[in-house]
Amino acid sequence: MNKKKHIKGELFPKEKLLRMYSSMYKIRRFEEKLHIMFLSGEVPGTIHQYNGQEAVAVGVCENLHEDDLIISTHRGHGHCIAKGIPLDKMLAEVLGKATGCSRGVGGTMHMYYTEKGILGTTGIVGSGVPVAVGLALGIKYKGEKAVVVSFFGEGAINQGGVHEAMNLAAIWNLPVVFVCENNKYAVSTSIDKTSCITDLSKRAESYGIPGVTTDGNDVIEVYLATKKAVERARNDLGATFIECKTYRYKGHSRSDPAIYRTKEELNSWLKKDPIPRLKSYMSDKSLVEEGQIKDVERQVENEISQAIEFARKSPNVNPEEMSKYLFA
Ligand SMILES: Cc1ncc(C[n+]2csc(CCOP(=O)(O)OP(=O)(O)O)c2C)c(N)n1
Repeated sequence: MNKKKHIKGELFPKEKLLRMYSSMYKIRRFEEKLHIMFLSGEVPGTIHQYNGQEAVAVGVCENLHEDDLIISTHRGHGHCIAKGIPLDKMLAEVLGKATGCSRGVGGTMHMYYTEKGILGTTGIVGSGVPVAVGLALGIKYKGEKAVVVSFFGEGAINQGGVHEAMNLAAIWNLPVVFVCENNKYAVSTSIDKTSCITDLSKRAESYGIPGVTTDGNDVIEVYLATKKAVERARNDLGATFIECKTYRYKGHSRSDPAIYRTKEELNSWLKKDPIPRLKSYMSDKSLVEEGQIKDVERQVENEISQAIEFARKSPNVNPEEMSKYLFA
């Protein structure tokens, strides 16, 4: 039987579907394990978890080459995993270990891994967007073919610097894809209170670039929208704005019980969970066998266990290290 199928006009071989499943499953399981480590006091500071939004990171990054660049946010574990950061170096960073991807001095909100084009998670809302545009300008100036993806939450959408950067990307025709993850809440503030339009991609029209709103819990839809945007950017046709409507299952950070939203709302999103959705898509259509999915899950569990062992055994960062990277 030919296991290759056309979905929405696009060819999705089994390997690609399994790779995307593996990546989404890895993000989810990483976040679940990290949550337990947080509760047991192993994680310094706080963490912003990505559970529920996996289809965005994976659908976008599946389109990227190793030398394409991403700029992430405070909720960046999923982006980094999808772009290929080694799990052990990432977990070590989150735990403040010297073996971490930022030598343990950055933590969850300052994770860099240039070998895979990961140019930082950041705690300043919206700050990644102008940086992404600057990187895209550099790429264009040097005549390179790489593309930059700027991930940001809908909470960043009204920042002045975000508008200025998007406008510059449009007028300079830069190879950048703006990915707005609309999970409805900026901490406790609903997007309904900060924007009169429901589809934020409409804002793209005001810059003169294409804008599209996608079901951010459908990895295939996100993949296809990003494919178009990345092709445009790589062919010197300029920027695109993609809005992905999605939901975070956990509170904003570990101190947030999320009492500003109802159980019914959370439950309605749990029914649209991107991971079982892709899993049943693959098995219902007999694109992959149940055993292959189990194998993938087993490999992921092993990788996470090894990462935990590595991070736990690694030495804590020496506090003196930190001042080396501070500029005044
Ligand atoms: C410039 C700035 N203002 C305020 C904050 C405090 N803050 C941290 S995260 C956050 C909400 C961000 O929401 P969103 O961009 O939608 O991302 P999400 O947390 O939903 O992933 C705020 C207001 C900040 N870090 N930076």
